[in-house]
Amino acid sequence: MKTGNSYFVDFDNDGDLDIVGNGLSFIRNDGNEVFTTIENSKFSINSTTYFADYDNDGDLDFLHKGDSMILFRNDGSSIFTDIKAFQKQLKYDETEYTSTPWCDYDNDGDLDLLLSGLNQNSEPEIYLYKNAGKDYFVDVDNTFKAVTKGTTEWIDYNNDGHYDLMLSGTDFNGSLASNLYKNNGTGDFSLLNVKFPNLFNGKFSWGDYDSDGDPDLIISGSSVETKQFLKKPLIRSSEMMVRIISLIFQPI
Ligand SMILES: [Ca+2]
Ligand SMILES: [Ca+2]
Ligand SMILES: [Ca+2]
Ligand SMILES: [Ca+2]
Repeated sequence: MKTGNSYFVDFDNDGDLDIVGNGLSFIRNDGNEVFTTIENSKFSINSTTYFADYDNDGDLDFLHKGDSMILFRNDGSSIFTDIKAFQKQLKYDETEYTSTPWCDYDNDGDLDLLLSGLNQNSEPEIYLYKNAGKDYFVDVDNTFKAVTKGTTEWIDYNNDGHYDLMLSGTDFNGSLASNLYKNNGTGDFSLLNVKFPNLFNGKFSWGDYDSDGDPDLIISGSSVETKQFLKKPLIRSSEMMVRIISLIFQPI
């Protein structure tokens, strides 16, 4: 079952926090405890929203993931425009387990999109969409191993100014996979030959714990196989794993 969220964001750039509500609408903070609901019936009850200024006009736009994937462009004056052409560009409209979909992976100054999830045959798929401007996103070929029930995360692990991609989850064959792809800065990525723990429902946390200037990784999740997990939905704490990767994971 999906879960929904509500968010505090300053969508009208007036310095106070407004509300974007799960299954509700945009609620503008007008100050003095006055809130104005802006009608919008397109929100799904169970939804997640990813905010980003994808058109670089200084206000927050957002991707709304509910029953379908909708891109809203913030046009100011509390007007949000459903970019219908965006949905037509998508290969599919159902996506899950994407942690950080927005990232300027090609360093051209605009935010691009990574979407991963299950297709209609319940197979994991992953798509990288390059922001081509004017609300248009181009599907870029990628060599990422698609996973589900895990995490995808952008991180510049080697401090070269290009965002790299970490993927963890269950692959097409039902096997657990954790992979880090180095962004070569030329529009393509290389799979790093680093053996990460393969974890179910893996989560990453990056931080420079040894203060040597590069981010280190804590990866946590369950080591149980998918089949075992499904038979045994409660994970015992002894089966949980947390590892600090820094010892084996050196920048290249
Ligand atoms: Ca505001
Ligand atoms: Ca914007
Ligand atoms: Ca970009
Ligand atoms: Ca990098």
